[in-house]
Amino acid sequence: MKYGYYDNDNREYVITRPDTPTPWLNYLGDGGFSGIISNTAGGLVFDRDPGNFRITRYNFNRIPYDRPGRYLYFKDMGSGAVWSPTWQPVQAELDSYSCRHGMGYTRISSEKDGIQSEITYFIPEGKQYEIWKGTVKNTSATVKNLKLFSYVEFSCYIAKYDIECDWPRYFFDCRRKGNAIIFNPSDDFIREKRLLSYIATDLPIEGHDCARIEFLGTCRDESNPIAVERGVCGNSDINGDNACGSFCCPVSLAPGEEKSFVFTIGNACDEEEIKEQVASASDYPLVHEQLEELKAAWRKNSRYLQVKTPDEQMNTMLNIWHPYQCRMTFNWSRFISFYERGLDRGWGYRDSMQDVLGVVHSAPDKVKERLRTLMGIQKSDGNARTLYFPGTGESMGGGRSDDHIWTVFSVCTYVKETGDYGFLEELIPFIDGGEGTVLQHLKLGLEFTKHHLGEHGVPLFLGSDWNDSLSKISWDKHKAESAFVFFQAAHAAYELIHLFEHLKDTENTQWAKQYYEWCRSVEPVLWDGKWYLRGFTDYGEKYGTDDDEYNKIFLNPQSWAVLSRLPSAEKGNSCFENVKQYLFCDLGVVSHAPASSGIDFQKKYFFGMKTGIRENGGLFFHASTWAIIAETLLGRNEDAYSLYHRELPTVRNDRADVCKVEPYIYSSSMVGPSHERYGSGECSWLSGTASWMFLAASQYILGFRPDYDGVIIDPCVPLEWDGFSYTRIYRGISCTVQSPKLPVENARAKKIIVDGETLDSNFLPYDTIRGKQSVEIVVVY
Ligand code: IFM
Repeated sequence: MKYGYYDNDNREYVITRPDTPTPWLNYLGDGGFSGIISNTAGGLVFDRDPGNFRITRYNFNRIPYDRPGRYLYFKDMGSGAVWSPTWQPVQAELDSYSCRHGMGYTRISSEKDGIQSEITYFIPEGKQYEIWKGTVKNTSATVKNLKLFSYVEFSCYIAKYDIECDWPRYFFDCRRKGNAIIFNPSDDFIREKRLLSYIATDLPIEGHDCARIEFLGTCRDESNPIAVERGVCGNSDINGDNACGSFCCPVSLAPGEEKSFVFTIGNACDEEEIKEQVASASDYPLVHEQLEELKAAWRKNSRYLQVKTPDEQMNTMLNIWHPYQCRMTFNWSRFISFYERGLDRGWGYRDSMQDVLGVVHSAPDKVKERLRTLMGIQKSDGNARTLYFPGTGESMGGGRSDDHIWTVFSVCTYVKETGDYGFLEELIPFIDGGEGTVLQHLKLGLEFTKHHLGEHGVPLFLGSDWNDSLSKISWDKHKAESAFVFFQAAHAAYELIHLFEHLKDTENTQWAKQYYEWCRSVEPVLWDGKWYLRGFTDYGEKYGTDDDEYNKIFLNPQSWAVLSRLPSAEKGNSCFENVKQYLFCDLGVVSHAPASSGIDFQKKYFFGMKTGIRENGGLFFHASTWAIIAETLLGRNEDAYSLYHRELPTVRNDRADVCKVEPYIYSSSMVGPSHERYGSGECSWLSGTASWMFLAASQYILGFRPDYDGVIIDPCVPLEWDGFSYTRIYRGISCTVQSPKLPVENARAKKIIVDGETLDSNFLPYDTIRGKQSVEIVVVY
C-alpha cells in the first residue's frame, strides 16, 4: 500500500494521506538553527545542538506519538468546527490533504469546509529563525469568520533536564510583547547564555496564552485545547511554569478571498533582534527569495552526481534523496531524529568519521573541518573518545576498539577526492595534550590496535567494535577478539601502503607494509573452512563458526575480509557463496544467521535484542553496503547490483504499510525474515547506511572511484542494463561517463576513451584533465 509518490521534477516526495505508519520526517536547516518536522507538523526546533540548545519540546516514544509540534488550529466561528490544517493534533477529517517534503522545506496543504490552506515551513540559509509561510483561502460562497490559534511548547535549553526533571519550569518566564511571545527563562544553571526564544506572527492578534495549562486546560492535550473550544485565549503569562506560544488570530474571508500570513520561531540576543528577525520573516518578497535560494542550494548539493540508468528507482535516489540524506546524516550524526532523541549521542567519533564519506565530493571544506574536530578528540595513545558535542565542544567516552581506525579511510578518501596533500601534514592536538600531524594520528590509531591483541593475536573487542550491540561478548574476562577490527585494520594498512607509496615516503611505506604483513600472518587464524569467524569469545572459543547451531555466519567479517584484500579469490568467493546461502533474503541481506535470542555465555548467545531485529539477524543496511562493495571487488556484478537494488527505499514505496518508514530515505535497518514483523523499518534517516551506500553506488556500482592521481573508472553493473551514463563533478571538472551494454555477464572496464582519445587502461589520470571544465568518458569493456 502507498502513502505517496515521488515528484522528481520538483524534487519532492508527496504524502497523500496523513496517517502514515510512522511519522515521515524532514529536516529543516543545515546544521545551524535547525529542526525536524513530520508530515503532520510534529517535531522540534533547536540551535546547532539539540541536547544543549533545544528551543521547543518534543515527546519521544510517547502515545500519542509525534507531539507536540508546530501546530495551528482553525476554528470556523460560524459552524463551530475545529480542525488542524496539518491534520494533527486534532485529527478532524480533512476534505483534502497533502504534504510535500522537499529539500530543506516542507509544505502541508489541506482543505476543509471551504477553507483551503497551505503552509510552508523552512529555515532561511544562515538565519536563526524558522518561518511558517501560510495562505488561507475561502473557496465557499459565504463569508467565513475564522480564528487561527498557534501552539508550540518551549523547552529548557538543556533537553536532558527538561525531560528528566520537573524543576526547569520554575525558571521559565514567558510573556507577550507586541506581536511576539518571548520565552526568557533564567539561565543560572546553564553554562552558555540563554538567548531569547520566541514565536511571532504578522496576523492581527486578538489574544494569547503563554501558560500551557491555560491554553490546553486540565485533563486535556493538544488535540482538544480548551482555548480553541472556547474560541478565545486567556492572555496568560508564565512566571515559573510550563510555557507555550499560542496566539489567537481572527481572520475574516469573503468568498474567494485569500490571505497570507507568517509565523516565526527564533532565537535572538535581545528584543531589538527579535524585531529585526520578525520584520525580515514578514517581508513576503524576501521570504519568497529565501525559499528559492534554499531550493537552489540543495539543487547544487546534488549536482555533483547526476545519473541516467535503466533503474528509475536508483535514479530517484541518487539524483535527489540520497545526497540529501548524506548531508543530513553528516549534519546530525546519530543525534536527532524521530528515533534519536538529541540527548546523549552528539557526534559519534565512529559514526561521524563515516558520515564524511557521503559528502566529501560535495562539501570537502566542511569535511576537512569535521576531520579536524574529530581527530581533536583522539588521545595521544591513538584511541579516540566516543562522542563530541558540537554546541559545547565537550567530548566523552573512549576505549572502543574501532573508532580510531575509521579515520584512515576517511582521510584517504578526502585526499583522493581533493588532492589536498597538505592536510596530511597539518598539526592537530590530542585531547590529552600534545599534538601530531594528521599522518601521525592515523599511524597512532593503527599502532593502538596492534598493541591491544588477544590470545589468538587478533585485536581485542575492548568496549565495543563497530557492532556495539555485541559488546556483551567481552563483558566477563575482557578477552574477546574481533575479526571485524582485525580486517578493518588490515584494510587501513592496505590504504596506507597505497598512500605512502604515492607520497614516495619510503620509511612509512615500509611501516605500512610490515603492518599489512603482520595482518597476512594472522588471517589464517580466522578462517573457518568456508568463511571467516566473527572472532573469539571471552573464553577463547570460536564465534561465528559452522560448528555452532546458532550465529554460524556473520556478514561483516566476510565483507571486511574482502575489503582488506587479504583473502584469495577462492576464499572470498566461498565467503560470498555462503553469504548468499545463509544471509540473503528478498529484501536484502541479514547481519548473521541463525540468530539466537537472549544472553547465555555458555551457548555463545550475546545479543539481547530480539531475534530478527537490527544487528541481531535483521537487515542492517549499513552492513549491507560493505557486502555490496565486496561483491563488486570479487567481480560478482549481478549479486552486487541485485542486493543494492533490493535495498533501495524507492523499491518499497508500495509496501509502505509493511515497511512503515519513509520510502524516500534509507532507514538504519528492517526487521529480518526470522521475525513476524519481517520488513518493518526501524530508525530511519541517521545511519551509516547513507554515506556508505552512496559510496557503494557511485564508486563501486557506477564505478567512479577517485584515487590519488586520478580516477578509476570501473562500473560493476548487470548484463540486463542497456547502457547508462552519469555526470560526476570531480575537482571542479564535470566528468560525463557513458557506458554501453556489457558484452558479457560480469564484464569490467578494460579501457576508457577520454574526449575521443583511447587510453590503455580504465584509469583517468588527473593530469590529462586538469584545467578542463568538462570531459566525456566512454567505457570500453
Ligand atoms: O556502529 C554502530 C553505531 O555506532 C551506532 N548504531 C549501530 C551501529 C552498529 O552497531
